[in-house]
Amino acid sequence: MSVERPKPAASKSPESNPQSSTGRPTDAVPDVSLAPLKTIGWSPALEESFAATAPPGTVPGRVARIDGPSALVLLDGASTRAEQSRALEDAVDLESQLGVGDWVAVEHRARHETDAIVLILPRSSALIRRRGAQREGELAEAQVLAANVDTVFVVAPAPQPNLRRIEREVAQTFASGAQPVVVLTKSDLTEDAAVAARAVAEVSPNVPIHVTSGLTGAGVEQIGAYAAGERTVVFLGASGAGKSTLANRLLGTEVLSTGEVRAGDGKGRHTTTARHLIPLPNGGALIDTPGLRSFALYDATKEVGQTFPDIESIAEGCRFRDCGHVAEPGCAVLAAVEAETLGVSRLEAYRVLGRELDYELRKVDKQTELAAKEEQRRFSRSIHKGAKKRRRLKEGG
Ligand SMILES: Nc1nc2c(ncn2[C@@H]2O[C@H](COP(=O)(O)OP(=O)(O)OP(=O)(O)O)[C@@H](O)[C@H]2O)c(=O)[nH]1
Ligand SMILES: [Mg+2]
Ligand SMILES: [Zn+2]
Repeated sequence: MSVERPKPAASKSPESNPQSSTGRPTDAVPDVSLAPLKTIGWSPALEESFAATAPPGTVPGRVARIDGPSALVLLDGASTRAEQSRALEDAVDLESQLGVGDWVAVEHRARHETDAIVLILPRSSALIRRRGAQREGELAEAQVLAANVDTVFVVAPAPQPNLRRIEREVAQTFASGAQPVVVLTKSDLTEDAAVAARAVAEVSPNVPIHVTSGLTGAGVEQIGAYAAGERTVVFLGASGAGKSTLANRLLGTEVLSTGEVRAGDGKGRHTTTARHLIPLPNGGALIDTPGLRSFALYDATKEVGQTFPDIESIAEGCRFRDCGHVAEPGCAVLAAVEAETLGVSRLEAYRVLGRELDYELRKVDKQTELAAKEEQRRFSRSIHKGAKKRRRLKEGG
C-alpha cells in the first residue's frame, strides 16, 4: 500500500506487524486506519486551528491509542508511533494531558525510534473522570477518557441495567460537551427490554435510548447512524456490558477482543484494557473503552441538573430558593415523593451526585489554595536566592 507521510518509518511501525513478538504494544487496527484524516473528522476549522498554531514542519494526526510514554497516531493515510514532547509531558493542566481522540501536531524525528507530539489542538469535547489518589498523600486527579467525541454511548445490559451508573455517566457526558445516548445491549437475553428501556427513560429524560443486540445485530444500524458525517462515538459502560461486541458489529469485523462474563454475578472480566480509536469503514470513528470499576464525576455541577430535569422543574415549586429537599417546609420535591410522582431512589441519586460534587469542589478549592501557597513559597525563596547571589557578586567583584 502506498502511504504518504513525512518520511517512511517502517522501523517504528509495530502496527504493520500486529503479531510482533517483540513485546511492544500491538496496534492491530484494520486497514481503514490508513484512511485520510478527513474521513475521521478532520475539518476546515481544525485545519485553520492547526495552521495558526502548529510549529512549521509538523503534520496533523489523531491519537488512536496511548501506551505509556508513546501513542499510536493516525496521520493522513498513514500512522506512526509518537512520544509526547517534554513540554507536554511536564504540563499539569487537563488541556495538555494527551487523550485518545486528540488532534495533535506531529514532528518527524529521523534519528529516533518514535516521532514527537508537540501540540494538542483545542478540543471540541472531552470526557473526563476523576481518578482517585493511587497512593496515600497523592491528590486525586482528572483523567481524559476521550477527546473530540460527538456522541457518548452509555452502554448497559438490557437484562439488568444499573440505573445509578447510567445517571452518573449521562451527567458526565453532558459535562463533556458531547451528546449522551443510552444503549441497552443483549436484548436477545430478555423478554423485558421494553420495560428496561422505560425504566432508563425515567432516569434519563431527554436522552435517546436504543435497544440493541450485538448477537443478532438488532438496533446496530441505528447506533451506527450517530457516526455518519465523519463523527466520533465512544462506548462507555461497565465491564461485560457488551461495548466491544457492539463496536465490532459497527466495524464489520472482529477487531476488538470480547470476553466472557462471570457466571455468578454476570459481571465482565475487563477484557478491553486500553482505550482505542478505530476509523469506521464508512467514515467516522469509534472509541472503545475498558469498563471502569467506578466512574467518579468531575466538574459536572451544572450537568447534574441537566441529568435530573424532572427534579429541577419540580423544585421550582419549593418555597425556598435554596431548598435542599431534605426536610424543608413547603418542599415540592418531598411532596412529589410523597405523592409517588417522583421515585425516592431517583431523589437519592440526585442527592448523592450533588454531595459528591460539593465534596469535590471543596477539595479543588483546597488544592488551589495549597498550590498558591507553594507558589508563594517558591517565589520568595527565589527572591531570597537572587538577593544572596547579587550580594555575593558584589562582594566578589
Ligand atoms: N447474548 C448476548 N451476549 C452478548 C451481547 N453483547 C455481548 N455479549 C457477550 O457478553 C460478553 C461481554 O461482551 P464484551 O463486548 O466483551 O463486553 P465489554 O463491555 O467490551 O467488556 P470490557 O471490555 O470488559 O469492558 C461476551 O461474552 C459477549 O459475547 C449480546 O447482545 N447478546
Ligand atoms: Mg470490551
Ligand atoms: Zn425542596
